[in-house]
Amino acid sequence: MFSMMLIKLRYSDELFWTASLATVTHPPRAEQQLQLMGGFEEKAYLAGKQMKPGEDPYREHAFNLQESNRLGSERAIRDTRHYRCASVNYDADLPPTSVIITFHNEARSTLLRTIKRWAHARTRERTHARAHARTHTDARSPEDCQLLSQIQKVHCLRNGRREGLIRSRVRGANAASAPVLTFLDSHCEVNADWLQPMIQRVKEDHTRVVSPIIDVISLDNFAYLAASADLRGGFDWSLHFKWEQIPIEQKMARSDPTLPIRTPVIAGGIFVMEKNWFNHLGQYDTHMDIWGGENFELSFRVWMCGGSLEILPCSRVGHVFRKRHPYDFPEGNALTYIKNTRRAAEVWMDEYKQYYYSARPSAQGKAYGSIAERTALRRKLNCKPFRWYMENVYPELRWAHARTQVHAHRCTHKHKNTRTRTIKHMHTRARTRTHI
Ligand SMILES: [Mn+2]
Repeated sequence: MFSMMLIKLRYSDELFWTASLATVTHPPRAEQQLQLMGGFEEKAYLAGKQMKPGEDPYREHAFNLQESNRLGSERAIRDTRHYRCASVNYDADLPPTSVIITFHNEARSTLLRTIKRWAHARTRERTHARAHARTHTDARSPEDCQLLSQIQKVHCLRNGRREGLIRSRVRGANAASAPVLTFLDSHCEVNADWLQPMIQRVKEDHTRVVSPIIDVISLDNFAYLAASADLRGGFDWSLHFKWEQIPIEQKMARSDPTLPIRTPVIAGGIFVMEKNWFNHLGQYDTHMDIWGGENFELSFRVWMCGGSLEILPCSRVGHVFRKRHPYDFPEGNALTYIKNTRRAAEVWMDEYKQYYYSARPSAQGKAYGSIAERTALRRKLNCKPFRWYMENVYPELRWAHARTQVHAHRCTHKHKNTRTRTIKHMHTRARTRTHI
């Protein structure tokens, strides 16, 4: 009887649930779980793809698969939000959202934790789910989709050929039934009340594109670690994403740790955006392949065409950050990244693209296809010039450029002073937390 009450609270009265059970991050009760999981047979699903004895646990997924499998499909995680987040109120009539998860040969245990944590953290009956399967190239995978579709509200679509992250997301977005889209990576664990802060901000202003603070799940032991709440997304002229400190003036002006953080770019794997706004702004550049660069294209487009990007400190999602891609790129990793970022630079960066080419000289002369459709889109939407973005959204980029030069120069002097060491540290962190 008590667990039935819990279900009712979770599904029908978000405000009450938020206020009374905000710190609960333990797995759902048995009856609830049964309801959510429908005819899905978890044990058979997980057992269907086990490691072979003596196999390197990092080989296939670039994280410790043995440890991930050992954890099972759910576990308690710490509520990493600032304590004041628990007393923030959200509207009772938040719009529903479709969650779009794209994956390519994801490990079953990480994918299932992503879906189950999301499913039980789901706080509204009208919050729909769509898990959208991206390319499966090996023979073992087709059944993943059929099996996962047995979970309540999960619809799994499988591409006929390998399409990559970008085109798969567009397919998922087109299939979504809710007015708000939530893009989620396939090796995540969502934390307490992760959706409400994001949906609330989008409800208040449909031009906002919002993302959570992305906590770190260790690729070695799967420990859930709180990320700093003082970071935003940045990049250098080679269009390499990095996490960076919020500028000091902005940090000093933050009187309330629950307030949104403006960010020049998003990491790209996890964000919420209104579906109409996503479509109005031209979805994604579907000529980009596999992975990478799409977060710059989307971020420039959102800012320059009338929207904004935010990180919401009261929304937290854990993500397994890896050091290498666990899958291969048909055209090669470097070439694909160059093609995608070059398309972003050519369409959006105006005269500033020269800095991209000087930071990435190998990009010159590499094929990137026709950009006619995207430049036409930019004209149609009457977007602001990149100069405006530089002056109003990311003026620190000039400094980042100068600093990279300083760093490169000082590296030859074996880090004689502390300032250089600080810079080196920032660079190292940026690399290890690249979103893959
Ligand atoms: Mn990822």
